[in-house]
Amino acid sequence: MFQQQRARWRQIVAVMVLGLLAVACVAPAAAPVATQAPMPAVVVEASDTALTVPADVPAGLVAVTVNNSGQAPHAPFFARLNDGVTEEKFMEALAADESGMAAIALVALLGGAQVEPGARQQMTFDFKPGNYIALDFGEGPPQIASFTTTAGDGPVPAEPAATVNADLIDFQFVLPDQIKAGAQTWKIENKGSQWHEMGIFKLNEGATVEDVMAMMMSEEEPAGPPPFEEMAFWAPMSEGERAWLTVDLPAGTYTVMCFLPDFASDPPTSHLEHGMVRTLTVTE
Ligand SMILES: [Cu+2]
Repeated sequence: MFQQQRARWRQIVAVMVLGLLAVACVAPAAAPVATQAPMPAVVVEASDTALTVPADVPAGLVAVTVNNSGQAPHAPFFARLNDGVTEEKFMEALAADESGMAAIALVALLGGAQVEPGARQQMTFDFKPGNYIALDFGEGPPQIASFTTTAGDGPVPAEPAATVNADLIDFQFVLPDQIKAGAQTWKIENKGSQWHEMGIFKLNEGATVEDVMAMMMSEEEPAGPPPFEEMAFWAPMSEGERAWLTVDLPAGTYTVMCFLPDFASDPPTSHLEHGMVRTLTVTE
C-alpha cells in the first residue's frame, strides 16, 4: 500500500519536474511577442514666413520632427490651451501685454528646441489630450499653428531610451556631473512647481561660470564677445511636463542655466539668482 503510494508520489513529482522543465524550456519561445506600439510621428514645418503642424495629433508620446526650411534659426515651442481658452483669446492676451505674461497664464508650456536653418531636430513630447498651439517668435510677426491631440485606445509606445536625466526643480538642475561627448538623449522633466527652461552653454577656454553669471546679470552692454557659446536650449516648460531631446555636445566644460523670472518673489527675481545654474563636464 505504502509502496504503491510512494510510487504514485514519485510519479506525480516526476511529472511535475518534467512539467517545470518543459515550461522552463518552452516558456521563452512560447511567450507572446510583446506588441510594442510604434511611436507616432509628426513633422512640423518651420520657415521664415509660416509654421505648419498637422491639425490632429495623437495624445501621449509623439516623436516631433521640426524641419527648418528658412534662412533664420527657428525655435517653435508648444503649449496646451487651458480649458475654455481659444487660440484667438491667447493671441489677444499676447497682443495686449508685451511681457507675454497674460498669455502665458492661459496655457501650459511644453517647451521646444532651437533648430538651425536647413536642419531638422527630433524631440519627443508627452501630449495630454487637449487643444494646443505651436508658436514661433522670429523676426516678423509670431507664427502660430494650432492642433488638437486625442487619446487612442491602442497600445502605448515605449518611452525613448534616455542616457541623461535632466530634472528641473525649484531652483536647481538635477543632472549628472559628467556625461559622454556625442549624441545623448536627454529626458527633460519639470518636477518643480514653477516653469523652467534650460540653456546649455559651452564655456570658452579659460572662461568660468562666474564670468558667464557676471555677464548675464550685468545691466551694461557686454564688452567683447561672450565667454561662452550656446549649444542647446529648451524653451520654458510648465510643471508636470516632460520631453526628450537628443543633444550632441563636444567634450568641454558647460554651464546649464535657467533665466526665467520667479513671480512668487516680489519684485520677481530670476531663477538664475536663486541659484538655478550648474556645471556639466562633457568627456571624450
Ligand atoms: Cu527655472
